[in-house]
Amino acid sequence: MDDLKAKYLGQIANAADEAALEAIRVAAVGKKGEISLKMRELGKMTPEERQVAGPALNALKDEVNAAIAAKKAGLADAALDERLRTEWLDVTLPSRGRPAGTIHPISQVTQEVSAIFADLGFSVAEGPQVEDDWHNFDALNIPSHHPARGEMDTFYMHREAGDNRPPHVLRTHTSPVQIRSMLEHGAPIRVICPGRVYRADYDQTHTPMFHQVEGLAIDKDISMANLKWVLEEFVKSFFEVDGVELRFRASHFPFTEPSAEVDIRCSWENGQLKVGEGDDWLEILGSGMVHPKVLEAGGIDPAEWQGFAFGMGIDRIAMLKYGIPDLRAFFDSDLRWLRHYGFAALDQPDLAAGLSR
Ligand code: 2NL
Repeated sequence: MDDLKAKYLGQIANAADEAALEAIRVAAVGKKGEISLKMRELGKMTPEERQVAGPALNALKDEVNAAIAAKKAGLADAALDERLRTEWLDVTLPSRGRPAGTIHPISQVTQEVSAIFADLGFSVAEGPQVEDDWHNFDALNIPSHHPARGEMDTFYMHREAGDNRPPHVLRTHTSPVQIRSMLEHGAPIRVICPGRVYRADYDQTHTPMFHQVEGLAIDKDISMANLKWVLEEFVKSFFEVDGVELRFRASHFPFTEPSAEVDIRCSWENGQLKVGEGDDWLEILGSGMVHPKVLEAGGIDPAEWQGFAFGMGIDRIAMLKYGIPDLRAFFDSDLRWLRHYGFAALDQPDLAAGLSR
């Protein structure tokens, strides 16, 4: 009995981990363990022998079980101590400098443009990117045979056979937002509509999704002179220069009459754009007086009201202002590019404090 006790208590004391401890438990007090087998032999003993051996074996079994439990607790404590020793953490250390996210140049320029036109009394409107063909085309005096409506240029939404809803498209310009603004608010109105637009085109200078901002001003006595002044103010503020010269070239759009494309005087010196000086001209937008049919579609009486409208590409003016050479980089989500061209998140464009800081 003393030998058994010395053997198992010694093994328990030396057990390296819980698995070793369990093996010892099975060998000693498991169903077929040495101590359990000895207890089964009690039946063969004389009553006198049994009275001595029985309690002694029980006591041995209890002692071995208690030693295993104590050792188990000791091993768990040691494991915890080891974790605490190796996984310690100095909470007084300064945090590791993690680069913050940045504002995408397109978001930045959209906010700059909005801040400038807000200062000129325009509100900013948004609308759906999936439009019915009436808001995207018909209301804008773009007839059904017009090439812009073809599958070549426009993304049409899939329709099941028998679906009798009107065809829907990914809007090809933000003009439908202005149609919705006219219908909702009537005249007079001054609004700009920035946002995503879609055309089935992909090459060096075209992406299937791009960004546009359109503007609309309707009142009793608005003329091209008001358009010219508003655009001059916009270009000066946007390019952060004191003076600009605009050139209007006759053009054609279905939704304006007359129509003009607008260039700004500039120079290019070793790849660097300077606005307001030089002998070059840079086309930046299309514009005109809103076509009477478009006013009518917007629920506004063309005999009483008139107005100007314009549209320009946000991606393009962002590239010009911030010297971004490749349009497609806007949509690559390259973190190094975003950190280089991105803007600090808390520096909102503000006319008084400066647009681009
Ligand atoms: C361009 C030309 C333009 C408009 C957009 C417009 C909107 C309404 C009524 C009349 Cl609701 N016109 N928008 C007018 C002229 C030109 O965009 O070259 N954009 C990049």
